[in-house]
Amino acid sequence: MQTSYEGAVDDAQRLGSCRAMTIGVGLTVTLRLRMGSHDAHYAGELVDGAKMLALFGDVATELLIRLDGDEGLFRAYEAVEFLAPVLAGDFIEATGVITKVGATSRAMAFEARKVVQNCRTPNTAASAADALASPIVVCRAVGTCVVPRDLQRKPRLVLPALTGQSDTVARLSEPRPIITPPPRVALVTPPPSDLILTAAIVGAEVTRKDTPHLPITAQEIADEAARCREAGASVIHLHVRTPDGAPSQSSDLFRAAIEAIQKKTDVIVQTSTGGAVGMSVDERAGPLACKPEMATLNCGTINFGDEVFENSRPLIRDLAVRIRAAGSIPELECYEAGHVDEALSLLQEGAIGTPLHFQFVLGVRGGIAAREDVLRFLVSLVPEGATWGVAAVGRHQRPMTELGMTLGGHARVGIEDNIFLEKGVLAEGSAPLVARAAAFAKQIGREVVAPDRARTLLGIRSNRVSAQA
Ligand code: KMH
Ligand code: ZN
Repeated sequence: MQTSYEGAVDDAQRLGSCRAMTIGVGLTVTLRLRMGSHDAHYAGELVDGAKMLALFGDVATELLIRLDGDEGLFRAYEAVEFLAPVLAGDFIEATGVITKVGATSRAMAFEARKVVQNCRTPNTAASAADALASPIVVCRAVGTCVVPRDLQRKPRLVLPALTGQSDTVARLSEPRPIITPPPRVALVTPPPSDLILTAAIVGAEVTRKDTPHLPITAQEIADEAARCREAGASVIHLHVRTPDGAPSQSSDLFRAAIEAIQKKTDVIVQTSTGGAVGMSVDERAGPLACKPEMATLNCGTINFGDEVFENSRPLIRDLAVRIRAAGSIPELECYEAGHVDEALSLLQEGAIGTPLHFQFVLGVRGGIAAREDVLRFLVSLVPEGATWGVAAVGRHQRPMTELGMTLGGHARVGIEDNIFLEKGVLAEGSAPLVARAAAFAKQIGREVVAPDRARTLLGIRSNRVSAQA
């Protein structure tokens, strides 16, 4: 717990340099509120200083909710300074930053700034007001909040956009442990965090009997990929079919599909190396001849419905080597918690590199369940710097991908995993599922990214790779 300003400054400087290692340190929140005449308590429409502390209390509460999933309690202010009067009609922006995270204590620094004030000059209208070119700091404080261990919900819900905020914005300035923003930097509202939507448009199990909206020919696949791109997808998870609709890993069929896709749109093509249950490793590696930008790497064997989807450890390593040789980036398909550990072993052995990108495939019969506690646990296993997404099968697709997006992950939808838009209503291809996911992302303040931004996030260096071998 902080006991003095000096301590807070030291801590802030120390923590500033290692905040990446301490979850939550640097997390910043701002509220902006107009002071009304009902807030004026003293002569001359002066607002009570306690109002600033009430704002800091709300800021602290949001910080604790973002960090711990609980409102927590304010234990003590170590210091408070009132620096300028606040009057009715002022707009006050209150910012708080977490400076230290202990087992249960969370040290915070606060600052309230006046950003708009009423003119109150003799020859102007009573309603005349100015947006201030430089905000006026009206109050600063340092305090400590507490969230008891049993109320801390795990994993912590720190959205990447918040933890990713720049040091300049979150750092405490001299001489006080406070967060005066550099001039003209819009402080607080965190930038919407980037979201990659993947469309799984073909798959290996769905048939035309299940849905007439399954694309089969290269042209149908390309048309669907373009529709999905239009709806918000930046990655197409790709399987192909023979003309009679059977799943295939033929490099020729993949090449035709990729070429057709690339004629129509700029999506990242992620070819499957999972193929269909029962295929040999050589067969499964077929699409790598097309040197796709991305390819799946399935990280363990599971019961797949009533069949067994075999991914022995040697097979995984074999495919990892082939994916790297093709110049592709692996997406790590995890159908079980142990598959995450297997992926981490691959990294340790050097079979795959960073950045890691996990795809949690939930709800396969025989694999890990599509449940909130499961997803939260899986997310807790993801190492710093890695990205992750959620795919879930059947009726779980919508709730699980929406939960994943809320927790800061990416999402995969499409008819490979789920053919229904609503119960009993077939999706007319994957694009409507993508459109619905994109609308949800927007609603929660996530930014659905275009393929080039997705390439950057996924560590794909080259842009479009030709499907020509
Ligand atoms: N068709 C499943 C057996 C992948 O594309 O990498 C495997 C699958 C995974 O679809
Ligand atoms: Zn697949």
